[in-house]
Amino acid sequence: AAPRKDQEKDDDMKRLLITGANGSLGSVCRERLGHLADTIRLSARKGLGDAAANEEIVYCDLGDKAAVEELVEGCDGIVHMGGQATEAPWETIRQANIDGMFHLYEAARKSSTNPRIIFASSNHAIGFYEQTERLDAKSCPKPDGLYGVSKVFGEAMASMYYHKFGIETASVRIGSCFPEPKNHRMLSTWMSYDDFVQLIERIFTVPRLGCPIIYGASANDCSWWDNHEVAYLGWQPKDNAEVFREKLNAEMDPPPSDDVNAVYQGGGFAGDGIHES
Ligand code: 15L
Repeated sequence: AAPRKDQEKDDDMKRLLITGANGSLGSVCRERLGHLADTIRLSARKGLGDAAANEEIVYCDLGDKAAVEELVEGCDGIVHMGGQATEAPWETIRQANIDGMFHLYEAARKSSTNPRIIFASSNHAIGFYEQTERLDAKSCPKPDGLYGVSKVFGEAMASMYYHKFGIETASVRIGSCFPEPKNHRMLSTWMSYDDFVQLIERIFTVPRLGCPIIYGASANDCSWWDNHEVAYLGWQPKDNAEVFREKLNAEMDPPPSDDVNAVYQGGGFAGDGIHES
C-alpha cells in the first residue's frame, strides 16, 4: 500500500474500537469516550456486559490473527488498551503484547479505513532511568522488565507501520492512571482520568498526528517527563498530584532513599525478577 501519512484526518469518527475495554483504563475509556464516534466497538476476551445504545461488543483474543483482522475492519480509530498490563511470564506477554501488536498492525494495514491508533505504552519502557533523570520523547528506551520490553517493541511496531504505511499512532507512555496516587513515586507518575480523557480527545482531533511518543502524566510538580515535542497536540493537563501529598504522607512513609521505589522511575517493576511460567 502507498504511504498515507500526508493524509489529513477529515471528519468525525464513525467507529472507534476500544480494546481491553474490560480493564481498569479500558473501562474509563468506555465510560468517557462515547462522544468521539457514532459507534463504539468494545473488545476484550470476556466480561463486557450488555452493549449500550451506541456500543457493539466483539469478544476477541489478540493472539488470534484472523479474529483481530475482523475486529479492526471498519474502525477509523483504535484505542489499544488490550494486552498484558503488568509483569508476567514471557509466554503471556508474548501472546498479548508481541503477537497481539503484530496482529493489530497487520489488521490496520489491511483495513479499508486507515485507523488512527492510540497505543497504551507504559512508563515501564523507560523504567530503569533513575528518578534524578529528566526524559523527553528522544530519550532511549530503558525497560525495567519483560513487560517494559514488550512496550518498547510496541512502540517500534508503531514507528515501522507509520514510516512504511502511514498508519498514525500515538504511543502514550502511561504513568500511573488511577483516581489518586497510591504511593510517593506516583506523585511524579500520576495521570488523572480527566487529563487522560483530554489527551485521547486531542489525539483524535489534531489534523496530523504522525507517530509521537507522549508521556502520560498530569501537570505534576515532581514530574520527570517533558512533553515539549508534542506541544502541537494542544494537550494541557490540568491536574497535579501534589494536592494528594499530605494525605499520602498521613497514610504511609516515603520509601527509604535506596529503595527501588525511590531510585528508579519504574519503581517496584525495576526490582522484580523474571516471572517463570
Ligand atoms: C503500568 O504499566 C501498569 O499497567 C499499571 O498497573 C501501574 O503499575 C503503572 O504502570 C505504574 O507504573 O504505576
